[in-house]
Amino acid sequence: MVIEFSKYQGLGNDFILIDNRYNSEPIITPEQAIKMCDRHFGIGGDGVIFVLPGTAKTDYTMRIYNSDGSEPEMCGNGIRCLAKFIAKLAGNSTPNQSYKIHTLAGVIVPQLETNGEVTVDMGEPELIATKIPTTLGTTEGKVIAQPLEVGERTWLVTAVSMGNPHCITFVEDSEAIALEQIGPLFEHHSAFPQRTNTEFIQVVKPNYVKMRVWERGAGITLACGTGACAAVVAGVLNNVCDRCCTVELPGGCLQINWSAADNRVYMTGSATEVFTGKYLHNHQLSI
Ligand code: ZDP
Repeated sequence: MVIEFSKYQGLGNDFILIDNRYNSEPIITPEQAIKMCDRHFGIGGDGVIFVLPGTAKTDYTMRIYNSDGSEPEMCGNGIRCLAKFIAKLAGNSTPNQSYKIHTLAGVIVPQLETNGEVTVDMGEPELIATKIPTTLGTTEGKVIAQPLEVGERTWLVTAVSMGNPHCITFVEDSEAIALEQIGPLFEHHSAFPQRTNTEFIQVVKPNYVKMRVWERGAGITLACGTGACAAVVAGVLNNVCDRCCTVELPGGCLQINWSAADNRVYMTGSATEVFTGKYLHNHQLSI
């Protein structure tokens, strides 16, 4: 069996994109996605993204598998890549073209910019603890700078959902964090029943922060779009960031704007096609 794919990256967060417009379910399984994402035995990627048919109110549906086969609700860098992929498939890359995308986190609207970047209306952040979900904070309250013990240290964490859960900590020096060790402890902490993405943020100035991320289901990645949005929301809630803020990730910068007017988060950044190919499934080797 041969699967045609396109490989995209947004700030080095890289994805295998699959044209799934003629099936209502993803044409590959989570187990196959794990193999395709493997950087030595497969194509390599932080996840596999499918373009499926839309619903009555949307143009298309996005589904995504993380590189561990789990399925997140949303993916900020991925949906920028998806917009570029759709423009190629549908042959309509007119500037300012936008698409209504159905996701497990609701309707998300990416728009193509004239300079090749993509701006995404990421919707409103969810701050209520039980909906993130986290057991931190008061039952119906927000989780802002709450103490959390992880790895024999107490961190002051802020929890935000951008459709998927994020746990944000502000630190003096993001480079100094031993992400490989501490990341999995946050991801699997019992305070986060659906596990969590984890971001460490160094505020350089109110409109410029540096971020390192440990992603749920994917580990250290070069960038995380939903994470950058969640970080700026957390920064505003902690009075350390402006609503308009540049987030510098290891893979590059994202512009984030948490609009005071409509409470929605807008994210702008690049997304690039890298190569296309045909993936050969060897069923004898399947896990
Ligand atoms: O929530 C999760 O399980 C994430 N690993 C999903 C992917 C998020 C992503 N990095 C982003 O840019 O938002 C793709």
